[in-house]
This record gives sequence, structure tokens and C-alpha cells, in this order.
Amino acid sequence: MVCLIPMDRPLRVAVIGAGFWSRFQVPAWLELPNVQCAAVCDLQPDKAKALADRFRVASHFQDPEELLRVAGPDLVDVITSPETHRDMVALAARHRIPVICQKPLANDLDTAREMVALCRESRIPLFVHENWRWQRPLREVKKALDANLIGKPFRARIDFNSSFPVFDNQPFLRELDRFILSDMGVHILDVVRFLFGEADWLIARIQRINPKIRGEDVATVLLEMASGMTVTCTLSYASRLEHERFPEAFVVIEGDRGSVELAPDFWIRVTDAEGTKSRRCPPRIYPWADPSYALIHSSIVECHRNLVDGFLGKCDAETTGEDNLRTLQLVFGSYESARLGQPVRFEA
Ligand code: 89Y
Repeated sequence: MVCLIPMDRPLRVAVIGAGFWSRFQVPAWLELPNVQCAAVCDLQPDKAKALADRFRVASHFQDPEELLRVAGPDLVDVITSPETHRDMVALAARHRIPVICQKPLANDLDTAREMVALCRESRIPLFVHENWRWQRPLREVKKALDANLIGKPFRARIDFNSSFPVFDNQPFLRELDRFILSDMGVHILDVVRFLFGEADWLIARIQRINPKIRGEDVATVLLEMASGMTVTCTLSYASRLEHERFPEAFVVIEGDRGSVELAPDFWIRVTDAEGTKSRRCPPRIYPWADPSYALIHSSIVECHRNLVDGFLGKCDAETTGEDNLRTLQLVFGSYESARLGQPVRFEA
């Protein structure tokens, strides 16, 4: 579904939600040429005003319905907590306003499917703000695979293990019944799909180590991909390691002719019969980024760029609502597998 916006004026984006993440998502919008953040909204009016003042956004609202009706944006960016996503997307659909929704799209697969169906029926594009796959080092890893530098991959490992205090900036994460797989697993499993395609089945185990939170903070997922590859993902916010590297995820991919590794400090190493070639691929650092999250914050800009270009028909948007259902199948399939203590299989 391509939207034809007259390009003799900037694209007008409105943001719903003025929490921690909006402080990066809004300036990331301002990095794009010909895009304007036209209005912001939060149920707490002082938060909406503070966000608008900080980034010189022309108007701010308390009521999302009023925002859509009065500001009439070309695109709305929903950055609220997951349990509100369905209502916000439904509101955008009622106003026929194309919508980008923060990850995770929903707290369960049925709700996510319902949201995708609703937008399809309302004929409005629905995108998911799945930024992780837009990290520069991961794009470089993908290029190495596409250039066939290691031959046919047969096994991979993606590790995201940390004890970074994520709850300080995002206290709601402490209260989630389902934590690390829905908050971080959604990113890592989306990267699995980005790099290796679809999975046939998976088996997962989850653990809660930190007694002060409600959900699981450790997850281990093993997937067999349609290609025949084996992929393991380890995730943890309970791992005190010698070097704290949040938010870096490390990757090792073995192929029949060599291997590619994404190692600490953004080093990419490609090894084949000739030896190893190493290259550092750090992210671009934006002045508005929080230094502790700089890697992720730079990927927000690239994700925005892809979604806007997709929206304008210049390329395919990678993370449409439809596409994201497959990532969510892996997330909720992992919970199901952990609950059953059994593998979960997916239809092709
Ligand atoms: O919410 C999460 C995300 O998307 O990236 C890291 C994070 O902020 C905490 O896990």
C-alpha cells in the first residue's frame, strides 16, 4: 500500500507518548530531510509540553484523538507502552492515518493479528518500529553473508547478555509478566529472521533470576531454520560479566567456507581459508543520543528512514505489521515452548 504525499512540503509526523524513548525517537525524526515532527501527545500534559519544548515541536496535546483530528498528521508514531498499542492503532485506523507502532506490537499474537487485519481492512499502512536490525554492524554482517564471503551458513549464535540496569530508565519493564523475550527477544529474533530467513521450529527455556522483577530475565532459544541452519540465541539481564557491553549483541556465524563474527566494540571479523580480515564498524553517534544507548539510538534514524521511504513508495519497508507477525510468532512460540517444555513448530 503506497501513500502518495505531495512532496512539495515536509512529511508531517505526530508522536503519541512522551516517555523515555520519545526523547530519542523525536530528534531521530528531525534527522531526516523533508520530515517534520508536527505534534506530540501524552496523557500527562506536562510531559507532552516538555517534549515539545525540548525539540521545538509546534503543538502538543493530551488527548490522542484530538491530536489526530486537529493536527491531521501524514503519519503517526505510537511510542506508548505495549498494552496501549491496540487502542492507539485502532484510533489511527478510524482516522485513516498511517501508523508506526513501537515494538512489541502487542502482548500476544492474537491481538497483533487483529491489529494487522484492522489496518488492512481500513486500508492504512501499519509499520512496526523494529530498529535493532538497523544497527550498522548488523547490516555489515548481513552484507558479508549476501556477498557469500563464508559460503553456506550452517550454524549461528547471537548473544545478548548483560546486567545493565534497564529498569532505572524504563521502570515499567520491572512490572511486565513477560519481560526479556517480549522486550529484547523481539529484537534478537527479528535479527535472526533478517539474517537467516524463517524458522521451522524452536525450543526455548526461560528463567527469572532477579527476584525484584515480575517477568523472566534470562532466555535461551534454539531454532532450526528452513535453510537447515541451527541458530542459538542467549539473552540475559542477570549476567554480571567481566566486560559490561550493553547494548551490544554478539554474533558468530559459521559457513562451509568460513565464519563471520560481530565481536565487542563493533569489530567484524571474516575468516576464510586465506585468514582473517577485521574491520571496526561503529555506529554514528548523534548529539541527542544517550551515550549508554548510542548504538540503538543511531539505528532509530535508519529505521525511520526505511519506514518513510517505504511509505512514500521509494523502497520496501522492511518491518511492516504483516512481516512483524512472523517475528512475534517466534517470540510467543518461545514462551509456549518454555511453558510446555517442548519444541514448537511453525507453518511455512
Ligand atoms: O526496551 C529495550 C529496547 O528496545 O532496547 C533496550 C531496551 O531499552 C531495554 O531492554
